[in-house]
Amino acid sequence: MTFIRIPKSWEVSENEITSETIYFNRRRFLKTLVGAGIGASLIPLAGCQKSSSEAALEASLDLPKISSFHTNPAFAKVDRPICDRKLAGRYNNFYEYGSTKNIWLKAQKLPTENWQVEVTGLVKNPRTYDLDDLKKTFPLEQRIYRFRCVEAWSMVLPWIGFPMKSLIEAVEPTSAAKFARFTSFYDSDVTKGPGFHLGSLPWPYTEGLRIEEMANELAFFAVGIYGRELPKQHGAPIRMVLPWKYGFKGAKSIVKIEFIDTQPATFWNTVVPNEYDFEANVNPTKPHPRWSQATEKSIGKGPGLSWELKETLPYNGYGEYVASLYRV
Ligand SMILES: Nc1nc2c(c(=O)[nH]1)N[C@H]1C(S)=C(S)[C@@H](COP(=O)(O)O)O[C@H]1N2
Ligand SMILES: [Mo]
Repeated sequence: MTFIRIPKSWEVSENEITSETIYFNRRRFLKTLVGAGIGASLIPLAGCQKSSSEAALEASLDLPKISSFHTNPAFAKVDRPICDRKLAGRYNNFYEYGSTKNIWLKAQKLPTENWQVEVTGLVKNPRTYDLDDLKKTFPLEQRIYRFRCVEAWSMVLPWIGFPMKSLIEAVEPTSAAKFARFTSFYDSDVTKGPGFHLGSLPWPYTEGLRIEEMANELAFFAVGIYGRELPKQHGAPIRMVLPWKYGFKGAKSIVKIEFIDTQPATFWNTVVPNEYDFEANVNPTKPHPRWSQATEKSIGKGPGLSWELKETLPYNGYGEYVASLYRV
């Protein structure tokens, strides 16, 4: 077992925190095994070598089907294959549960019963929704979106959920509301264990958007994926999906949404501000301080961890929807 030093302050050393770190080192390691290339081979992830963990993985994904949703024709297809369901379900980032290869398993501790989402702040109709309320109030649709992590890997994922703008219409932010802050579930009793449960990090995980960004057609809350309810490792029971931004903007397991008048502090931007900016739009011409963003590893044609190198597109290919939000 690896010893993880608990940092004394927010000044966490580079190898511990930066770059979504230790977790990604595993990917680099696998990459050297696989070599550069397309569909190279079926290398099992370490956490999945035994059939017992394979069964546990299947159990974590084998959730009730969502019966009533339509496929939004504008987002019915992407020019890359949809990621294999099991690969997406074991290739996650969810730092509340650690930074190791088996976050998907550790995240099964997340308690999703009686979930509530509090929508509050500068709105005319503040409201606390339970999950049934959300599903009844907002018609569900499927959207197949590209997903681009800041670490230069990408997947195509079939989400089920509803547009954020529907929630905006329901709660009616006042004219004073300029930003929204999104807060993930956090309970140190649940998440405790090795990994990124480091008391000095600014938990809970939070993210933020400008109201105009949130009102954009693309901004989405997912309550499902692959036709079923959202697995815990993907941020059950409700998470943000912002396909034109890097993956870290899409906070998981949302418990609170606040409409506010100033730009909120966010998790990664607080921890490593020079590496993770607030806006975090996918931009091939703006390198991360430690690596290029010009290309990405498009993951997931089959169940094995194989990838194809692709050029990264501005706004992750969604410029027609969002570029106007950023024109000066
Ligand atoms: N609460 C919370 N949300 C989170 C994260 C996290 O660690 N905690 N990681 C982010 C990052 S870096 C990525 S790439 C995506 C990963 O989503 P996935 O595991 O469903 O693919 O979740 C984002 N949302
Ligand atoms: Mo990420």
